[in-house]
Parts: sequence; structure tokens; C-alpha cells
Amino acid sequence: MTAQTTLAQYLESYTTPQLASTMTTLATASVAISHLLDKGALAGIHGEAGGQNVQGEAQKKLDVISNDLLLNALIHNPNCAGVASEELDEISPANDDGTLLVTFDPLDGSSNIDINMTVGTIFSILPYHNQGQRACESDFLQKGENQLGAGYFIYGTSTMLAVTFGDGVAMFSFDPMSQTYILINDDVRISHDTAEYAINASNRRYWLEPIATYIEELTQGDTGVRAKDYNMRWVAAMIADVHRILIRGGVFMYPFDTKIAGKAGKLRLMYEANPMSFVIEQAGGASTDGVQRIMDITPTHIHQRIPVVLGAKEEVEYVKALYEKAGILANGDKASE
Ligand code: AFP
Repeated sequence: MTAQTTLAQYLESYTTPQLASTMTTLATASVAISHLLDKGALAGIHGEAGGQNVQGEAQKKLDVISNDLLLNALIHNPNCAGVASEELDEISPANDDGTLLVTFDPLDGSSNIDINMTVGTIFSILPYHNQGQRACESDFLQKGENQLGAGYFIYGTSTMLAVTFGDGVAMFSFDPMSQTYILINDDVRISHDTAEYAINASNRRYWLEPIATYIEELTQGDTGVRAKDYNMRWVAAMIADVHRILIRGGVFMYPFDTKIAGKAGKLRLMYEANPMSFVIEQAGGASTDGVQRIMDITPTHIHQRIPVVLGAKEEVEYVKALYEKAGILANGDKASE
């Protein structure tokens, strides 16, 4: 592929017509979202929308608009049998003869909108096995391992797309002149040499021992067991932290913590953790809940939350070894012998 390969050309060469068509629908919606973000306050998209999403979080206006844009586009795509959005309680059945299911977080990091910081759209594409029948929630409850495609559109200083169809990760940059995504890297690889980590350190007192130990070791820098200085970065949008890891390495964590009793983690398995895990693994990294590979976990609910540790493989494995040493699972339960 040359530097001027468009997304359409890439999709034609590397995916099935069904996946290509679904990706094109997602990309078209992302361009509309990107244009709205460019207008910012002038488009009247700043401030609260008034409602709450199913997780009990305040919805921003653009969350609602982005959700509607993606949903309406996808349910009109004949390949799409059903759609699940982080913003909606229920799944939306689409075309009974479709072969694909799509899940998305329409605007990850939405609290960043009002401060003009990076946000993005995360998506995952799963197979649909019940053609001729109306899709229902149980059709979506598949392991991340089953994903046919996943990725994200990031709306930062420029708009970009990172996507995998299970054979490496390709990255595209949106060209405002031609209004198309242009391939900039067809084999994104995560650096093994990590000097950056991302975690919301204000949760420190709620962490389990393995994470507290790990972060303590990193902050000791060249005076501690890691014998090297580390930098900490936190954008408060997983999409931006994962994008940085793809570009220059590192590890991202939103581990289980004891802040809110009964909450299994902050991030959502089907809208954030699975698609990002697919991208990270396909770029040579690893992704776990601290102990278990995320893409091996069978979801019990479309809005299930999960702890996440992802990025450079060596670091993710190091964290896992700390849990094993402590004899606990990612949620603090005792590990069985
Ligand atoms: P929003 O989309 O509600 O802003 O949440 C973003 C997010 O789920 C994830 O993208 C971030 O990594 C994480 O929340 C940030 O969480 P903290 O606010 O606890 O730092």
C-alpha cells in the first residue's frame, strides 16, 4: 500500500464486502461527529444534555448527537443485524438478514468536550449467527475473541482512525481537503521499551495491593527495583491514552478498586475494553483485567464493567505476576490453588 491509500481502497483489499460496508458507515458518521466537534461551542454542543446514561453518568449534548448519528447510520446498513451503544439501555435490532453486530461508545472521554480536549468513538464488530431472526441482547454476549473488527476514531489535534480486522493494526489520518481517511501506517506495533504509564492516581487508596506495589515501583524510578525513571500521563479518555501507547509505548490501567462497593471496574467490557484489547493485541501488546486475558471473558451483560491493564506485553505480564504473588484475582478474590 502506498502513502496515499484511502480507507475505501484498504477495505476493498483487506476485508469482506460486509465488513467494508459497515466500516464505511462508521467512518461516514465519524466525519459528521468530527465536523461538529470542530464547530465546538458554535454548534451549541457544549454543556449537559440533561439526561443520564444507563451507567448513571450525565450525558453531554454531543454524546446524544453522536449516538443518534451512529445508530441511525448503522441500522440502515443491510449488513448490520443489531447495534448496542454504551448510551442506550437496550440493544437496537436492525436488519434480520444482516451478518454483523456492532457495539460502540459514541464519545469516549466526553467530559473532555467542554475543555477542548481529545475524545473519540470506539467500535467493535461481532458476527451475527441467527439470520432471519430479530437480534436480541444474548446475541451480543460473545467473547472479545470473536470480534471481526474493532478500532477507534480519535478526534484530537487531527482526526484519526486505528482499526484491526485480526491481521495487524492500520492507522489512518483524516484529510480535510479530500474528506477521506488516508492510510499512514499499515502495521502499527507497540514498543517494548516502556517509560510511560497511565492511571488515575487519585484512586490510590482504593487500589488492591498488586497495583499499589506496581505504581510504587514505577514512581521510585531509577532508585527502585525498576532502575529506570517513568513518566505518568492521564488524559481521562481511554481512547487518547491507548492512542499514545500505540504511538510511543506504555501501559494503561483502570484497575479494580474499592471506591464504590460492588462496582467491578470503571470501563465497559463491550464498548471499551474488548475493542481496545483487540487493537492492542494486534499491535503486539497484551490486555488483561489484571490477571485474565480480557478477550477470553464471556460477557454476562451488555453494560458489564471490567478492570483493565493493557499495553506493552512485558508490563502487563509483570502486573499479572504481582497479582499471582499476592494470590488474588483482579477483583481481590482469593485465587484458587
Ligand atoms: P467519559 O466518557 O464519561 O468521560 O469516561 C471516560 C472513561 O470511561 C475512560 O475513557 C477514561 O479512561 C476514564 O473514564 C477516566 O476516568 P476518571 O474520570 O476516573 O479519570
